[in-house]
Amino acid sequence: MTKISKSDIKDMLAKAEHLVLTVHVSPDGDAIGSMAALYEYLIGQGKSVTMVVDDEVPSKFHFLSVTAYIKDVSQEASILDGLEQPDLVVVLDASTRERIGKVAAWCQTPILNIDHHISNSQFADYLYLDAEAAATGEILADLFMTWQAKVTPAMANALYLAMGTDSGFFKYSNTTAHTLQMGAYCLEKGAQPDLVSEQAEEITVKALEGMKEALQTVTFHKDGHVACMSIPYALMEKVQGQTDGFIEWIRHVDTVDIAILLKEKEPGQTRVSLRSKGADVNRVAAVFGGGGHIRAAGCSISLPLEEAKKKLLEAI
Ligand SMILES: [Mn+2]
Repeated sequence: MTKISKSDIKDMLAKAEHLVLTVHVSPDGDAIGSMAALYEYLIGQGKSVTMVVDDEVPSKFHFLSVTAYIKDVSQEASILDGLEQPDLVVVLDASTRERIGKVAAWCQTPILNIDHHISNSQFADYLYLDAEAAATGEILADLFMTWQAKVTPAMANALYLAMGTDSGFFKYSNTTAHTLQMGAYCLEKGAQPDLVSEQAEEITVKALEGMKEALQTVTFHKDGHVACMSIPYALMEKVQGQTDGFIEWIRHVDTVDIAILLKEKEPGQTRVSLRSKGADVNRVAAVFGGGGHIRAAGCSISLPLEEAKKKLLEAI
């Protein structure tokens, strides 16, 4: 693993003719926005670029028109069989090799990883890691500004989505003066903050119905410092995986420091999201082989939901 500088990234991208871009599974706005912006930049440089993700792209990100070119290899693994090894694979917003799912096994090319997770496992051949950045999109905005690259309004929307997603639209503790400067840079380049936040925060009636049920599961622990919300498997089916924003409801409670959302993705498989106002939840997630950031992290526990919850509470 070689740590590289901003200008190294520019050179590496310039040298590669054919590139594959990918992001983590369960792609969020930072993953998709970052990939969309870098895709458009590289196309503008005359490159041949393919975007692959081992998951579906949530429909709320379809307003970024280039998402139509993202190949979902989760349903059709044969797409990867037919995909030539490029000169360079760029992995965005993913901190481990496992996080890119099936793309990891396919990839035999050097990997450039651009990321902002403090828990980054340094799996890539070339790494640009800025754990101070609120989002991978913030890193890319800074790169484009430094390189004086042409940033179209569509790219600006994508980068604004990326930063908005990971910073709670500039309200979490990871929001720095630099994050806001990059947000301003996006607006100068034509980003539409109202459009982006309306799209990113959009939910379906079904998801709201699911949220009503999820709220019934909320429990408090450790004198109200810890709150848990549970989405058992049956409820996961109902909400169709749309649980964005659920954790905010319990995070906002006055006594709560650590908010936990437990989702039973498959029976016996529990995906955990942790948010905090102060405590180091990256440490808690690491106990179960996960990670992320100090105030936002996640892990997967191979146990039914209730048992996973018990183990998790013991680790806090
Ligand atoms: Mn991110």
